[in-house]
Amino acid sequence: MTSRITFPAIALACSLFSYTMEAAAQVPTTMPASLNPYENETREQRDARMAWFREARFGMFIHWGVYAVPQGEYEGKRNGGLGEWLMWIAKIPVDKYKAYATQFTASNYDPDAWAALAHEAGMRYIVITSKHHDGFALYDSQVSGWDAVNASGAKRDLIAPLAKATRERGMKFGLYYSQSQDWVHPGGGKMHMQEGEGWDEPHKGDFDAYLRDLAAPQVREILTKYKPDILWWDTPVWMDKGRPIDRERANQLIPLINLVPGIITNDRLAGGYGGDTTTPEQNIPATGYKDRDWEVCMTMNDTWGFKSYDHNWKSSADLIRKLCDIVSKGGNFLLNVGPTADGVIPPESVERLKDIGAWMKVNHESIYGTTASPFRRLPWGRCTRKTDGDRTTLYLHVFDWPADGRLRVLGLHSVPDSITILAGSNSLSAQRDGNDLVISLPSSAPGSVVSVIKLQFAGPLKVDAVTLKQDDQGVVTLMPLMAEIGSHEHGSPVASAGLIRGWTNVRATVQWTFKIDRPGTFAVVADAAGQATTRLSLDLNSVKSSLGESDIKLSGASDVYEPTELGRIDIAEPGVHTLTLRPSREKEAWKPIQIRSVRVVPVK
Ligand code: H79
Repeated sequence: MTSRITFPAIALACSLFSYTMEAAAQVPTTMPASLNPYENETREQRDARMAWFREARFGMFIHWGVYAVPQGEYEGKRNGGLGEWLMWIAKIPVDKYKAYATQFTASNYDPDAWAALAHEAGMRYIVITSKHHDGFALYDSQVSGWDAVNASGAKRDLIAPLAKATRERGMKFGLYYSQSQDWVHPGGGKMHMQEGEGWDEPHKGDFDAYLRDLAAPQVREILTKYKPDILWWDTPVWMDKGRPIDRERANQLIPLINLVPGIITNDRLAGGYGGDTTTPEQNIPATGYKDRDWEVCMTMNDTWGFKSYDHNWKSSADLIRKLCDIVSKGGNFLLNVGPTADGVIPPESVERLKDIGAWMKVNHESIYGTTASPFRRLPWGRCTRKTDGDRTTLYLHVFDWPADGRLRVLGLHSVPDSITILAGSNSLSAQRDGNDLVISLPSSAPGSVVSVIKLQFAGPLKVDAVTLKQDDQGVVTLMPLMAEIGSHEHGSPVASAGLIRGWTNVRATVQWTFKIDRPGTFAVVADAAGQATTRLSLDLNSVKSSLGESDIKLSGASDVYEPTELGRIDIAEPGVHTLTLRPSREKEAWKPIQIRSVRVVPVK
């Protein structure tokens, strides 16, 4: 299963509320006029509140709960999909699911070791599930007996010692809370079901009563007990009464965040609340989000909660590059581990975290406190930056070490005062070449995965953010490595030095950004191969083409390349434009296309 859940940040313009007396009773005495304490904060206040999060860049997500007992298997059947979704997927009755809890022992739980592992990996915060969709609380809840202390073999609060160990290491501590979905308590939300319904008799109940009598009091408990630095909402099914900006239900919970001054919340409370962070899930966006803090959450294999038989692990190298990719776009990386029922983080996860930690030990200054790359795209890797007044530092994350030892930084006009490799002590030299800076590198990379080159500039930085331009004939050539791949789901295309291939997923897009100084009508011609006729659309500047989708007859063989016209685009204005190749919405109409290059050619 792959899904991306993002909820638009809708600006909250007015502060008129229709909260009920019940809601008012929940409001702390220090409640300001607005239910959301941060609705009207100034940019300076916001910068101060978000400062630690922007500095941190890398955190650990922990999904731990009763689902770790069945490990993705019910009545002898191994269910596909997410381990923590087993109860929903297999439609397990409430009493049968509750019976697993005795085996949730936490007998080998070592919160200190967990915090140490996160710290060693270079992570600066931890977010753990205080309650996931199965309604099970990892702490001692007075609101429900379905918790670690009263219902499970663990018989103790599992949150408090982790909060302590995390903070002792100087890391921040956050809590995930499934405010809406709850598959155990009456009235709790159920994905893809009618409000108030479920698959078992105990599910039936009123959602508003559930929010008022269970979710809100539990949120109050966790905020009061642990003062988390982050409150991580999830899956707001039934929160909006079918309307994305209905606030009545969200307002049952929003005032509670006043209990922890400075807390950071995400965008998953309900449709009308942007919170502080945008949260792409299992997916790295092609570019960052303008004026928004954001955080990619991702699994190392294909499940959040422990599953014994999920062995589809991402490599350490892949995870390190994903970290660089996200940070180069201005985001944070929240990387998940799913411990077993006795409290052991899988060895595969530990191994990867140690690899990342070894890389971070050498290269952390290119991650912590950095901001997004000034370049829209670099063909050999990524870039992050630090700015201190007029002085700038750029960190070049080199994924593909150049065979000829010449690293071309397209569109970098400023010449650095100093060039070093974080993994070494030698200074490097560079020469200007046209619009570019060319750095002379040692013949082999000092690091095996990503080597980081540090450039320091005394004066202001001058760069062309967009380096693809029209040539003398007015043609723009779009190379595979300059493409931005939208989506990292399974079946998304892979761009290598010479080729875009492996594009089977219809949700994945391929996009280029380029500069046009001579507007007009252009033919988009791909040097392409493919066995059959495929169907796609060309979107200009993220606007769906007025021509819609069109059928493209490919060469007939996956290794025979031919110039293939994909369509025409009208560019009326000079400036920066974005062209997106988007597969047909009709799955059957899409056939993989391999692309060596795309030329945007003026039509006379
Ligand atoms: O907590 C983790 C996930 O359990 C939760 N968010 C992260 C942080 C989450 N991921 N995806 N979703 C919630 C949305 C659910 C998607 C579904 Fe399905 C697709 C529900 C039904 C179809 C996957 C496949 C789960 C059940 C079947």
